Amino acid sequence: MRTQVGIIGAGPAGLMLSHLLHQEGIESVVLEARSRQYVEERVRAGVLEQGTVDVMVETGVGERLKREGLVHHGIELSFLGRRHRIDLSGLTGGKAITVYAQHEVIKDLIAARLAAGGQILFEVDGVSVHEIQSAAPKIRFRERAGGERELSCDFIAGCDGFHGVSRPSIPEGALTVFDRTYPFAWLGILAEAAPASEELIYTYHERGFALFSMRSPAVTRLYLQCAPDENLANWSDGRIWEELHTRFRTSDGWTPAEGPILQKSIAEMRGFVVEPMQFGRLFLAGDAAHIVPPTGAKGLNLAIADVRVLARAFAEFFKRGRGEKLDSYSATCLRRAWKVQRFSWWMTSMLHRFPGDAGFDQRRQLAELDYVTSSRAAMTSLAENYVGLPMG
Ligand code: FAS
Ligand code: PHB
Repeated sequence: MRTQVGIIGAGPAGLMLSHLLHQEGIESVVLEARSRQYVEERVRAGVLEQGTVDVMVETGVGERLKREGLVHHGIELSFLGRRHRIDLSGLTGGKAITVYAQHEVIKDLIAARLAAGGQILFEVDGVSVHEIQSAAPKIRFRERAGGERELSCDFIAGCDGFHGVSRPSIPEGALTVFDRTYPFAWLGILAEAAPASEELIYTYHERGFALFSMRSPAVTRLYLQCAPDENLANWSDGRIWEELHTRFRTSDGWTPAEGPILQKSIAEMRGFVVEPMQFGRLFLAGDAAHIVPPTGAKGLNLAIADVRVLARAFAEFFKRGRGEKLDSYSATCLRRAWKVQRFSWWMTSMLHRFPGDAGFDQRRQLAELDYVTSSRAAMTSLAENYVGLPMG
């Protein structure tokens, strides 16, 4: 097999890259380890930055997003029994966020690629990359039906997430890893319950952080801070709801509405960046290159920002024979990735209880929350990061 860009991974990064390359008339093949059904049903991120929405709408895959996405013009910070609204749109000249589940983005991109005759090979095994320092790198893999295959490419895009094979294919000495694990995780649930509030609520509580989000007018998305090695089996539905009400209930009595729990999961909290994000003709994008704690709702959006830069760089190379944008891909993406890492770290550090804190940190966090909700300058800084920094 032969293509211009071999893409490993059919997550937001891989699928959006394939879609953007198609817009430029550049061929690609996407190789995905899981089934189509699995990737279209995997529950993950839920908030799209303005820039992500713009890319989807401008490139013709945003019709359902415009119909079904929930546009939000603000978020709330809740602490000491009171909720404080951050006017995202008022503070950013009208920008907003859209609540639209990651797996819906995946469905839209897969449908668009297949309708355009794009090649996505699902359920491939044993993916490996070869000759990435040559002008003809290769991807070897096994198809369930077709046996051993080899895909010759001009370039390879490693969009295979944190646990993929792309990053480990780069010689260790060529990479610098920056890694921070946080001393807690998030227990997340999807509940069949009409969201009891219009906008997202990030809650600081002495027992730990909690986040109120949603997926539709009938489904609420909720998270609570838990131990990093939490065992989901220890959390009955009753215990989850009791803890959520304890953390969310405000002095006016507000708390999320309950309903049947449709899904439970534990997500680790990590900050990770690898430098550089490229080696020879292998380019890393999305979670393959960086992980941010989900407190800033950035993971999916950062993946899209990376592949926008990468798609433009490939277009410069294939259509105009110029390699400068490919050479500067990593520097361009890392400049934004570290600013997003900073914001995600700041939101996480402000809103979570850290073990071993004897009270100093709690007072500091409450002062930070008091400052952020009473200073227009501080609110503006939060808002411009939350709706999304300009894409590269
Ligand atoms: P992805 O991990 O989405 O996609 C990588 C793809 O590559 C996967 O489909 C995988 O099956 C495939 N793959 C891996 N190895 C392969 C191999 N060897 N061969 C072929 N294919 C291979 N972000 C937020 O902003 N908000 C959230 O609330 C949030 N919640 C999350 C919850 C969980 C449990 C996880 C794991 C992540 C969460 N994230 C969240 C982050 C998440 O949304 C990522 O940032 C986003 O999926 C990144 O997209 P990709 O880089 O495309 O990686
Ligand atoms: C979600 O709805 O899944 C969500 C929203 C905001 C976050 C993280 C996750 O910061």
